[in-house]
Amino acid sequence: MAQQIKKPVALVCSSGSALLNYFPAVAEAFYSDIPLVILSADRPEELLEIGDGQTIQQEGVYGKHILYNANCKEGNDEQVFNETEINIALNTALELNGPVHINLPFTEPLYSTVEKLDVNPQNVPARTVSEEIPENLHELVAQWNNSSKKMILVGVLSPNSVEEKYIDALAKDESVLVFTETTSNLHHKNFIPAIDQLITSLDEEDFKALQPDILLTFGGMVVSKRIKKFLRNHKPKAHWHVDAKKAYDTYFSLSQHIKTTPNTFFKAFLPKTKQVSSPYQHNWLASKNKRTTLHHKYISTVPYSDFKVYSEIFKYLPNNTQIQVANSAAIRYAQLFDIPSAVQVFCNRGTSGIDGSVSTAVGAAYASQLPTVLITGDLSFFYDSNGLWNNYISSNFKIILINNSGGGIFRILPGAKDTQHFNQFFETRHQLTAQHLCKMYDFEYLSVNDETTLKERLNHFFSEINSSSEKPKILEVFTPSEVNDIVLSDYFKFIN
Ligand SMILES: Cc1ncc(C[n+]2csc(CCOP(=O)(O)OP(=O)(O)O)c2C)c(N)n1
Repeated sequence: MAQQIKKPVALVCSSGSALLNYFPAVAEAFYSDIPLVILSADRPEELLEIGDGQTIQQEGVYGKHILYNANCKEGNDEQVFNETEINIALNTALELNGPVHINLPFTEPLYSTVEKLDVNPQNVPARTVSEEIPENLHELVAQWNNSSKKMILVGVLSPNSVEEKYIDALAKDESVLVFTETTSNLHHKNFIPAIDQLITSLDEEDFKALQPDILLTFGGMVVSKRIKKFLRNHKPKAHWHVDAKKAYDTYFSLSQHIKTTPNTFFKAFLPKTKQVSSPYQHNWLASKNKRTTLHHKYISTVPYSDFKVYSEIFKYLPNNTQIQVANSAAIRYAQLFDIPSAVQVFCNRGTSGIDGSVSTAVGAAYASQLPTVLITGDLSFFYDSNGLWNNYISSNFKIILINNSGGGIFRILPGAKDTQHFNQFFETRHQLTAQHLCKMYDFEYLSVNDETTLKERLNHFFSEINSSSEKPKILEVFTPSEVNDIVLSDYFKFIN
């Protein structure tokens, strides 16, 4: 919900391990800059560490993955302290967009109500985050105007984060090459959305030609391992990251943290820059177009497999839908296909866990007006299927479950498949299906085992997506695990 409404959402639980169950979400929110307020009940200090029931060390339990811990205390003398702490916690969640923890100890009786509140939280307004234009803006402009190879790489961004006029200005400059990840929700015909499609199997000479003088990044985490490897091995002379809060040195070459939003930066920066004539964008777009042609040729030849299934899903995704994509093969496949600009894309890439995809999608569907489709692998789905045990599942919520009987991603990663006991310990092969869960949670269930049925059911599934009278639904697509990785590795050979 917080991912959608971009405002703090409260999570309330009792004491003990209850609050540890929030930990994956806390860590994800910490790295994805999503505001959450954890309210945990605790027992009074004298009952801790003496063997009383349902007690653990709750103060600071989220360690380094929390922006603020308000450790409230019991007693009338503590009123001002508690009120201040609560205010700091709430303002921190608002100002820094992340998780905060408010721990609240209570003495029994726990189930009665009071006439008068113990605290009246202070209302000190949150500060607005400063929008700092770099002092050395003129130096950055000079560097930019003197460079004929500028690369922009965009990670996770909420839809409509960057104004159209800046997108157009960047796309027009021949010396600027823009790589967008699927999770960036940015689109332009002069951008390169399928990064891996372009850079896989490039040789050293190509990499040298691609190596930028300036790398400008914004948005959150980057999915493509290949672009990270390329940029670490072929470092730019300068790396600037634009973000009001933080800048990671992902490519070991960070030279400037521009502490503001992309829109504010571009507003100050772009009018001062000039277009530089360069073959950089043109050459790489030509290369992209060649590979796109081969991409379509390949799809028309491939057998029924994960690759084929994802290609059909992304081809027919209806506009004005949001997709919630799970880790890990699902989001990696998503990066290879064109996704319509009227489709919003979300994925838990803060920590890339498989442990919250269902829950996140359920909450997002509830908070959003748009039809919401979770696209997930089987392990990610079953691991978090408890997220379906929920009184607030909206009828706009649908799931496409690509069931390849295990962690298909591990067949794709180099080396893993040749290890001993691969099936048992890496792929964790299983024969589960979602059919029984659908019965239990009152979802409509459809399954697919071949290409013809896939096309038919997918068509039906998407055509009904806007109907609010529908029940939530799962389309479970079974794919052959032994074929999937071969089809994908042949794809990269083919497009090269
Ligand atoms: C909580 C957690 N545990 C383990 C992992 C490591 N991991 C990454 S992807 C993956 C398997 C995902 O399998 P599945 O959901 O079936 O998707 P597929 O790769 O088959 O598409 C695992 C175990 C993780 N990301 N998060």
